[in-house]
Amino acid sequence: TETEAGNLSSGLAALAEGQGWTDRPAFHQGHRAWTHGEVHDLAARAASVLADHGVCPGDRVLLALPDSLAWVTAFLATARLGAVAVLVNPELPAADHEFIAEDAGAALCVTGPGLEERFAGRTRLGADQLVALTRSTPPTTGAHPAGPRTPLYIQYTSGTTGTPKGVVHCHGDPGTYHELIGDRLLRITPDDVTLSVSKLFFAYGFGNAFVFPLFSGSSAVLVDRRPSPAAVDELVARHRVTLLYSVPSAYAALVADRADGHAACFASVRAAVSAGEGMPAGLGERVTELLGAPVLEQIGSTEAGHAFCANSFDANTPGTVGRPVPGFDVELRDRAGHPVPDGSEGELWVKGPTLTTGYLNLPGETDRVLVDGWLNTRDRARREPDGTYRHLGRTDDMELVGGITVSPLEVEAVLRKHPAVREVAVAAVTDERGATALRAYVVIGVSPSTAPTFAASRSGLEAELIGLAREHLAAFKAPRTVHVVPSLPRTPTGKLRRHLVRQGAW
Ligand code: 3SK
Repeated sequence: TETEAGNLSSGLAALAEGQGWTDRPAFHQGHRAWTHGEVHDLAARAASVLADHGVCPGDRVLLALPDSLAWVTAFLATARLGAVAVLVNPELPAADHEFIAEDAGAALCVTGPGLEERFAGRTRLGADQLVALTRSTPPTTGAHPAGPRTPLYIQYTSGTTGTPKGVVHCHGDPGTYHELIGDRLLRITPDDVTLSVSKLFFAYGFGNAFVFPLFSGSSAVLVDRRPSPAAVDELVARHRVTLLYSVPSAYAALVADRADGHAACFASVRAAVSAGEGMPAGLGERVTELLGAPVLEQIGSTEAGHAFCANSFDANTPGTVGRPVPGFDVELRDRAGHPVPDGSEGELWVKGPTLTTGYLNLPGETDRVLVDGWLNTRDRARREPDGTYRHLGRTDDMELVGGITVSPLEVEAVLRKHPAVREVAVAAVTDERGATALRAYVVIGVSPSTAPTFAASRSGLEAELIGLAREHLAAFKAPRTVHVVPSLPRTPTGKLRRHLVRQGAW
């Protein structure tokens, strides 16, 4: 049944009122803070602005703007009208924005700075126009009725091929993310302050910095771009952040280039959550040492809505993604769909209350990944005897070298042992004669605490890395070449974009 209380936007406003959170901070941006009461009042006003721009129930409203209060109010306003928010990375290339706006049939595009021309042919509202109009427009009375399975938002994920796919989620999902993860696992209270390095348009950031604060009466720090390590230090100290959510590559950058030991600016942090990719061996320990707080690794997906396997304060096994989040069932299956025994590698299938209803306009693809209520995550994992899961990469991660299948993760794990290597990705490349060989792409980062043993020149480093691989791996798994690069291509949650590594172009 669809009711006004079932609408996420009015439901959250009633929750804040009922719990007495209206005067507590909800979001911090720059040197300003907005209370929960102010946020819901602004959302009701912004809903009038969107309605004045022709938005009707069921319409799609594309949000292409950086994390900001405007993003939050535009999302809640869209929900209040019974319309569906389409969440996109504002930094995507023009062709991707065009594809998504068309695929979603966007009735209105709310856009951030610099995107005016790109959306010029569409009904568009600039984020600053929305902010200005919101101030002077009276609030809507009431919200459009909604139920747990009424579509609320569509999140675009790039998949393995790079073509964006719209993942649909409903009004009932965010409350469940909070109940299962924010509340039961992370025990978020109104006194918590969140900083999420992953942005709001992405599943991980959406849950961390939008859903959990609004459902718990706590607050989140919003930053319009991915913060540098120095900015993380400053933001954590200034806002006394208690929950830091990030991804392994950003944690690696945070611990690099500083002396060992606890940094005083992190004194307020009570937990560091990591997702997006497995933590390389040893990194979790260094992060814990720096922050003086546990690192809780988890795994989720856009299709599952948020995390489905996670570590918790009571049960934290570094190097694993923990156990299934209560409420989710997890199965490891072989290619034929049969369950695999503990200790063996399998494809990770998940069943739970917040799975997507499907991909927009892609019924065939939906049927391939959603089978009898189970989601094929396309992740590979192993279940340990203690019930924890170890993530082993994606099902499409394998490389073929001279006809032999090689796991790039295995090679990367060895190369990462070198003190000069901060990040590494390995892919097969084909030379002009058609022969395949592995190439390692390396981001250099030397911590003062790890004595640099590598030769000063790049060719010296290449020789050391190839030698290291030969020492620990079968000869055919050693890379033939090493390229030093400034960065690796990653999704906003830090997952490596292997299709771009394979193309050698990013
Ligand atoms: O990328 C992940 O592993 C993840 C974790 C938590 C929530 C959402 C996502 C996509």
